[in-house]
Amino acid sequence: MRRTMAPKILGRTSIVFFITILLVLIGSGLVLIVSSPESWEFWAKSKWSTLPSIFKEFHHQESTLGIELHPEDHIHRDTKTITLHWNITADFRSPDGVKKRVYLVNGEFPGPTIEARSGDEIVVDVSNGLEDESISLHWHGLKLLGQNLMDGAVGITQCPIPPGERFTYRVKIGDEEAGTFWWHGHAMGHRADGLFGGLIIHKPQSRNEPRPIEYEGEMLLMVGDWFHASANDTQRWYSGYEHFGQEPVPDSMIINGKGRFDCSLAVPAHPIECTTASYSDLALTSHEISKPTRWRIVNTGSLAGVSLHVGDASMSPITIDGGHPVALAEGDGIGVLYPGERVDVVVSNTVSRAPTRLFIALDPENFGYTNPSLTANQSFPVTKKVYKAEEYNSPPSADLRRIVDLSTLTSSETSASSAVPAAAQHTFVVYAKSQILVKFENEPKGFINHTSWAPQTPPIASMNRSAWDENQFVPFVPSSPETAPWVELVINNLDDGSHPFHLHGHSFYVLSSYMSDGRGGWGSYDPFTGGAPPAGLNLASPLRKDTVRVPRRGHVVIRFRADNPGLWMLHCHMGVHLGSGLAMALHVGYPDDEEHIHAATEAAAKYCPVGTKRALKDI
Ligand SMILES: [Cu+2]
Repeated sequence: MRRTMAPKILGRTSIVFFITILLVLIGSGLVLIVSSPESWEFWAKSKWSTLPSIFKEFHHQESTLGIELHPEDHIHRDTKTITLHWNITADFRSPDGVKKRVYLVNGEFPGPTIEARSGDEIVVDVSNGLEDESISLHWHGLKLLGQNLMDGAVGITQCPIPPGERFTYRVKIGDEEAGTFWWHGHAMGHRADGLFGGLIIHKPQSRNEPRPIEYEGEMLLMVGDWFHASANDTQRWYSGYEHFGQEPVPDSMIINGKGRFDCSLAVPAHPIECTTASYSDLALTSHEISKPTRWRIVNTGSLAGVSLHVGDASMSPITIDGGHPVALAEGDGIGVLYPGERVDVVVSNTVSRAPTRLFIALDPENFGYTNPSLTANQSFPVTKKVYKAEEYNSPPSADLRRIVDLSTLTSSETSASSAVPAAAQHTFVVYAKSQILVKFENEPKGFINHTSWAPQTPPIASMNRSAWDENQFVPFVPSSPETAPWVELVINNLDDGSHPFHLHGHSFYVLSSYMSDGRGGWGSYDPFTGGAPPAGLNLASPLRKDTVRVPRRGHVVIRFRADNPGLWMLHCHMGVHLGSGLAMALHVGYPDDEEHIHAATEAAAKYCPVGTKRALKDI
């Protein structure tokens, strides 16, 4: 027995000794990691997913909301192909403290921010890791010249990617394209449940070239309203006849996927799992802003326009949407930025102090009722620096002071005045209206010229015009590379709330925007009856955009060169409006192909469910 005991005792001693050494090593390693920001960064980037959760908590507390951008990695290099592999899944997260199922890209919410330069090619190999939902991705604001099938518009250019399948989006960025874009889901309401991310195209620059506006550092802020219910449930609520077409009101707001919901405002009818975030955990940056900084702001929300202003600092817009420069307009803030729109601003501290808080106000224009859970005016600390308690605790302010009205901006592009012709070759007039009709069982539907859109299967890009169903309103624009015509589009909005309209595949000049004074008139404009639009035509310095707010009981007149062949969606970017059919498309094609016979391609029908595909010769 003894002979057998001895080795056991020796074994125990060795184990204790070994464990002691191991603990000392781990302990000193921890001290090193925590005390050295560089090594911490390294660990955070490289081995993050394998670290125990206690470390993740630590990281969470140290993280900031602003997404720091890296123009220096792109503006001086040659063009290249950027290949990304994205696995889309869904899981529960608590973006604003309230637990909700959101979409994830490689486990991240929101999805990754892509940074590239003009002329790059972006290849995104998408795997649908969801159990029972099909997906698609859209590259908001990119022209996609000659790449219509990469547009991600379900029902128009593709069937969504089924669960377990892969699809590769290849996006060639034009040599002239640079600015703030974003990518997002374009199937069902995925965008509203977090399937989105930033897409920044940096403009190449020679090393000695002075910048038109001086600033140091760039930060991306994806700002938007946030619903605690899923987009599906929100759409179902809106579609219910008992809500009379009133838009569902958001519960909260998030910046880059984080916000602060006041749990005490939750109503018993909608029980939630909630933890109110600490105000100091929502700082945008970890360092004080002492020099002018460029903030790229995207409204990633589903319904509300947003206004932003920085306390104690100036905030002046420099570009709008896809990098189109605007004439100088100084202020403390900007508004209203509608869903889908982007604005780049330079934030500069004033003589007295650096910016301390970012105030955000959700515009209530489209709120059909009062949501007692929503705090529509909130503030976020700009830096981690500790301010006096009253600065943190003072109530969020709606005191929006010198707000630059984005609808009054003009272009500073020198080419704008020479680019826009005095008249367009083709003019289209459309009327957008949400209606509740008995024949649709009182379900509110959005109509454009009496057509309420619904995605068609297989998508219309795969079929001849004769096979497109009654939900497709797709005017034809004859075009060829040699004769790409100028198109004027008048979008009339007969509703009592704004609609931000987004055109795929083209950017356009906004020549006129009008809202009737009261509720007495429709504010419509019909160029065929003669006369100029009531707000006049700005041909000298029109803004160039890809998403434009069409005022309630009003209209916009936009003009663009139809130089990109394909089927391009034009739709309201508010989630429930798109979901209820406020959408159409334009068919830009060769003059002899109005019937969409030569351009129809079966490639667009990849992934369409078996039984829905029909051979082109059959239709
Ligand atoms: Cu709308």
